[in-house]
Amino acid sequence: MVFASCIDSPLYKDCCGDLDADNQQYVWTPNAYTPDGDGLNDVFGVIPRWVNDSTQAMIAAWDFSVENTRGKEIYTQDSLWSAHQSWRWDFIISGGTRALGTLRLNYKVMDLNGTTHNLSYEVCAIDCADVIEKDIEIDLSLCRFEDQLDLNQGFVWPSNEALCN
Ligand SMILES: [Ca+2]
Repeated sequence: MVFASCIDSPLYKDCCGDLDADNQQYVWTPNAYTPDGDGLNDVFGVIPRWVNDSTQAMIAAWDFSVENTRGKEIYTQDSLWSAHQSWRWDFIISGGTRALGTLRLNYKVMDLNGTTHNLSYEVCAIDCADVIEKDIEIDLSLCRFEDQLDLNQGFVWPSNEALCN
């Protein structure tokens, strides 16, 4: 049984390592999720930035796709956000499996001037049982969860998640 050691470690490669702030002009981008159904950080959704008290930095987000660590597209969804509605993704892909590990998210946002921007960045979908079982080390200090987000201050500790204790 030699194949097991070949497939486990790349799944979480550089998990939470993408802290590029370029995308954050329009949306807040948590880079970590824990889709385990406990209600904390379970789903991906777009969180718009506010330009001032009444104006958000983007007016729409759409054309969402997700790639795994091998660059394979594993999920697509047309709509993510509009002024009237937001659509979430629960990390379930075709066949009912959960997407875990390092995932690249791609989607478009339209800014206040009507210009479209392509956003692309990596997030980490963590299942603690999976991480512990495979003895994977993730630098959690680099992980930013949705529940750490204060819309006025940005990402703040502590997360309410009990992470892989
Ligand atoms: Ca969770």
